[in-house]
Amino acid sequence: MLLPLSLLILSLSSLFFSTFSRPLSQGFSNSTLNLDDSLVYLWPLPSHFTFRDDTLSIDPDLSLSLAGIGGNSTILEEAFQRYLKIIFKHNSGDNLRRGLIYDISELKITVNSDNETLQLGVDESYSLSIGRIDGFSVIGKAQIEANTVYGALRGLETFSQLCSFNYESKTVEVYKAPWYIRDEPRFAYRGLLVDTSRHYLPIDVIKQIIDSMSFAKLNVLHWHIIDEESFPLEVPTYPNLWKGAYTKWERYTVEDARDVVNYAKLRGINVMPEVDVPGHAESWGYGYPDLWPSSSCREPLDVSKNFTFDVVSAILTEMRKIFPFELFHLGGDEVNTDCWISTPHVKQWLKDQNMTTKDAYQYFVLRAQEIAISKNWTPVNWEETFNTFSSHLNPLTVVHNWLGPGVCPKVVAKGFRCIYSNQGVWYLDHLDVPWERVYNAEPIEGIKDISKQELVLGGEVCMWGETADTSDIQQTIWPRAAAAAERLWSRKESTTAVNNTLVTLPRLQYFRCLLNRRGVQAAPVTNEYARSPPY
Ligand code: CP6
Repeated sequence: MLLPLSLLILSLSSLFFSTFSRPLSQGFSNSTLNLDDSLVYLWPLPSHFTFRDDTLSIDPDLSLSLAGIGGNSTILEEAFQRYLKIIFKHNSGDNLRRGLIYDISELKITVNSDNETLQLGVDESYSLSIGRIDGFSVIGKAQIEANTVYGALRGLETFSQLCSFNYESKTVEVYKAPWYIRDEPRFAYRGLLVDTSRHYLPIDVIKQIIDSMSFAKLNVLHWHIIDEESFPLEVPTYPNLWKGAYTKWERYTVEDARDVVNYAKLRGINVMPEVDVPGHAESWGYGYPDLWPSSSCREPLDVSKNFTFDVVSAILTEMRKIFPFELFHLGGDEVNTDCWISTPHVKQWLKDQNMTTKDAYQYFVLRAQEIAISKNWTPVNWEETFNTFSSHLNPLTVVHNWLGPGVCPKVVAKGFRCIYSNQGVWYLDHLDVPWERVYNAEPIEGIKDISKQELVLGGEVCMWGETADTSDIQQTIWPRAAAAAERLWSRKESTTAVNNTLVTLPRLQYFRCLLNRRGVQAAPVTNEYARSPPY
């Protein structure tokens, strides 16, 4: 068959343009597409991708074909069912057109390993292709290939973001096909802290937060479960501990906690629990007042009693049965030891041990670390522990930054690993921080040596609970947590161009609307007060 010459030239030129991958933030410089068309509405941005200009329709009866050694996975089958609901949300009832010919009727997922352990550094890479060029036409084939089920989950999320419902044709379509995407995270640790001590969060709310994390490819839920205000967790061997809960109803049973861990795992998210010692622990004493130095000195915990460490040990023993992740957070922040000195029996003990209060703080943290390590955990501690006695910290320690920028360079220089959470930019309870500052935060700032950069595991945005509860937590987390999620997932080069936030804004606005469509109460992107450039 003879092709009209113009069509031939068009096909050849689009073939030419498809041969290199173009970072989105540069936009399209040729004249075939205007700027809006050149936008890729993916969040976070994949590390490599190419696209062209075809539209492919997706069969509302899209089927899943699993292949590879790891293909026989219920995690993937369940995830596929979840994503069908998202993709075909509007393609039902009167809007369902069965029996038509669609371009894509099957999604093939190949997984190369059947190891489903979810640990730090698990392979989350994947490749995704939607449509394939065959001569002058595009064949409707959709495929995900990954080394683990968790990579395949990330690929499914990207696939779902490329599907949109066309309200005129009443079909789900993928624009700018064919797509070739190869993607992997920049950092292994991409966290969100939630605090269930200052305000109790029902299990369903925690699950909604986990769902929304998976949309942004965040992969660690840092569960700051206990603090001075309340102790909501059941500890079977010390059943009075959760007398420190606000009420009988604002509690988590062991079963609830397991449910959260399992729910997160099915979405490729690890749960890192925190037991913050010796400060931030007043609530422990409501059930066991002996843990308090005295009724007028309720924290830090009584360093002088073995009973204190028996309880720490018992809590960790029970938690080890619930939380399989290798990291365990032991807090260690904001410890004011003044009332140890003013409590006679503690003062006497310090004297007997020939310890200063600083020594005793160090002794407490190190003893708690030993307990965690003996239970096969890697300890994480807030940066004050490093700032106060870095040369004594166990070398396994992961140091968690929060007091402004600057500590991670020191931490990695000493060979420790670091998690970045600079409160000036990544504390979500600071409502006056605009998304641009969240986005432009850089976990490896100030670290030149590449081998040292590798000691930065990633970062975490923190949703402290003093000022947010069930009623407003999602709109306080989102969309700014998404800005951090892209910083942690996407390649540095694609997110740091000049004027990057101007180019990024419409894409973030699109992702925020995507969250809303999926039922997440994400706030508008630009509603923060006190916005004043430069960011
Ligand atoms: N609770 C605990 C907190 C904070 C920290 N630890 C905190 C401190 C300052 C700000 C926000 C939160 N509420 N246990 C510090 C790591 Cl601005």
